[in-house]
Amino acid sequence: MSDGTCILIGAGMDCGKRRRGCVMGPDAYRTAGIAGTLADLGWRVEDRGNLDGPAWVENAPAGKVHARDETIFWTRQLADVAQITMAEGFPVFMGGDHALSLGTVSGVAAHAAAKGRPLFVLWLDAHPDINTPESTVSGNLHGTPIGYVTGQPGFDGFPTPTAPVPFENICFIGLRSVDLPERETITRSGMTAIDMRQIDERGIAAPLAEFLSRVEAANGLLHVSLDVDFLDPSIAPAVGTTVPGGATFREAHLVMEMLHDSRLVTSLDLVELNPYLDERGRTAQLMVDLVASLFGRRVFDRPTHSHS
Ligand code: NNH
Ligand code: MN
Ligand code: MN
Ligand code: MN
Repeated sequence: MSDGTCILIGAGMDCGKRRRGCVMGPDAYRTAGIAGTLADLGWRVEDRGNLDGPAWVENAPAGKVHARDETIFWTRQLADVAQITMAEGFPVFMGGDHALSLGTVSGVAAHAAAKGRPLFVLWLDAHPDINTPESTVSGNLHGTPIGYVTGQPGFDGFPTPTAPVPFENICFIGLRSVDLPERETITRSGMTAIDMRQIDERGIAAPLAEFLSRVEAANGLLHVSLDVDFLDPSIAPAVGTTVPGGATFREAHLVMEMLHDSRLVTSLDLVELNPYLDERGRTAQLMVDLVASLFGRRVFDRPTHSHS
């Protein structure tokens, strides 16, 4: 975690799936006090407000993929913003649905490539989001960002990612809803995929520590993408795609605390929060508290890195 300036960027992208409401995400994080929380932890905070989506999009003839042209607009914009912001501080992309990661991760990857550093991605999600416009059954592009940033074919009309992220640099944690084509890709590619059963059997700390050791050994940058549905729906109801059996309150905080101690994280997505589905802001507040753990909130200092 680099130079002490945290840059908040709102991206209320809401076209990655049919159910609306993620447009309100950035302002829910602000209402839950994200800026003050980070400032209290000693960070300089710049809130750059919300990016605008396209004023008007000529919808392509209704095909299998939902809102393709709108997603292309956001992807171009976010990739540019992400690449620029990486040079200025630690960007926190406040979504918006997970389709925003087509742009953020490809932009962060371009920055890493220009610096000659490998990019690693930690995907905290019930879903691996490694579909493509060809493999998707739902037609929802929030299920495709990992497919896009790893350079899979089928993203016609999208900018070609300049620095595709190698499969082996990606780690999924929390998986419990995987489509058949996704399972085939993951198995074939040998990506690190920690499903909920592994977490039950081994705990969440050991597999995360293994991944962090690899990032550290490679002198990598680390992008974290936190999907609300990583969390168990009993503690995080404000998401359109709840899946039972998710990460507990302490599992989620432990991940964030270990990430903080690693000092490896350089950018963050907060995605899929749908405030329309929330209960008195509790999911937004939990997400902000998790961000606090990532940015250094702790009970006591630890004498050493806890991940090694
Ligand atoms: N895999 C499904 C799809 O492609 C679900 C994706 N939904 C998510 N991803 N919420 O995180 O539509
Ligand atoms: Mn997702
Ligand atoms: Mn998900
Ligand atoms: Mn270490």
